[in-house]
Amino acid sequence: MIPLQHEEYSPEDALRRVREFADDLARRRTVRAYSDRPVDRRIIETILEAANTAPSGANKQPWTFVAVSDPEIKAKIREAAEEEEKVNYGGRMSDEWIEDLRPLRTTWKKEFLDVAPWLIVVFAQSYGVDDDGRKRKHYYVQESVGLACGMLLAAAHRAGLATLTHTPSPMGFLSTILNRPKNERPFLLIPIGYPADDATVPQLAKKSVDDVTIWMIGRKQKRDQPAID
Ligand code: IYR
Repeated sequence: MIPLQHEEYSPEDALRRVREFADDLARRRTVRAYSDRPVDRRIIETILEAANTAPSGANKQPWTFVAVSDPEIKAKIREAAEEEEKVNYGGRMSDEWIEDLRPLRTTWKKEFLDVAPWLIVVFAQSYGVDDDGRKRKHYYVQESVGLACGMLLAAAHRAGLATLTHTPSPMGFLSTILNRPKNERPFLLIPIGYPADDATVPQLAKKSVDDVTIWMIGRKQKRDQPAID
């Protein structure tokens, strides 16, 4: 064990900092129309560095990020994804699902898959393999990889880049095209880049924090709450 390094702030500073962070995250939008402008590899690498700090079950970091800018590979991914999505939109998704997606204006066409300069394909490792080829257990894989993806999205936003959490379904073709081993399952496909100049996004309402939070505050604690002015 080593001593913890930790920054603490006054309640005023804490509120200001987290307010700025929350406001910035609220400006993040899922973007489906990208510019083909290149993005420096070092920016992508640093975004992945941020994602890779995520907490994970027993610190196993059960994720693999495949960062694709190769136009031939992107074209293959687009072709295979559109193949699946044609089936999805052509009847594999339920009527309710299609109806729920209407405000998003999504279709089987996935232009962003070869227009965006980078595709980050996130794989979840259901188990690990050590240097001797022995299987090693991984824990809370979905939770861990989900956390890493959230941090990835926040980091990309901080770099002024747009992202999309794309889940072509089924995603097995990603393992084949990207030649991933059998302990890895495709988890999310995340295009990253600058938005197209004419990009539009749906006007969506978010639930309020009130709608999604239940507070359980003891009477005494309520009285003792320090006030921030
Ligand atoms: N995978 C399809 C459908 C789709 C599903 C959900 I849930 C979305 O939030 C958006 C799209 C597609 O990518 O079009």
